[in-house]
Amino acid sequence: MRLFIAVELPEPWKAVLDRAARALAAGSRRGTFSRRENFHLTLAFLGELPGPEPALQVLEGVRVSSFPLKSGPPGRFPSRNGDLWWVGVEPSPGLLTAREALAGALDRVGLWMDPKPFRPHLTLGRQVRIREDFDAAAWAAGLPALTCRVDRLTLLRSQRLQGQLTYTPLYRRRLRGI
Ligand code: 2AM
Repeated sequence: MRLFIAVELPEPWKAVLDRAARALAAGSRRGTFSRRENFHLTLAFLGELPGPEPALQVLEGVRVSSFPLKSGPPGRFPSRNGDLWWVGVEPSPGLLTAREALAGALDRVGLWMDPKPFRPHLTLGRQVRIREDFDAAAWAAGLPALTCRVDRLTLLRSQRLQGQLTYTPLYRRRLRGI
């Protein structure tokens, strides 16, 4: 099963991201845009594993404190099949410390970790081809800054159910307060 560890986002974040994704969709010739319930921040993408147990144990045992989260400017990862558009997340010390702790704990039990540098982002749409007349600067200027406190991490399963990309929480770990 396809597994990843992520921060689930509060409703006010999802509402803003959903509006941003719909506006982006309206300004696009094509693309696959995230559904409201699917917005999240991935900390560790584990890929295909036979089961959740080792990842669950890592999440249960890892020492991570609660930390503040802040959104940043939007951006995109260019791709030949159309770009991945996202809203950025500030690489704050709290977020990076949590990510490092998780990466270290996963590494110690031999669970696969993404070797690419960590680029914290909230995906709005994939394989997006924007219209020539889309005013990206105005769209970006309309995005409010978002803040919240992260007090739990979640192990999620990614799968297609009836053709829809669906993320199912398998285990939630509360973080220590500071
Ligand atoms: P994305 O939104 O940038 O595609 C579930 O698929 C989560 O894991 C998504 O947040 C996705 O990031 C991320 N993900 C999927 N495949 C990945 C990969 N090969 N490397 C890193 N992250 C990946």
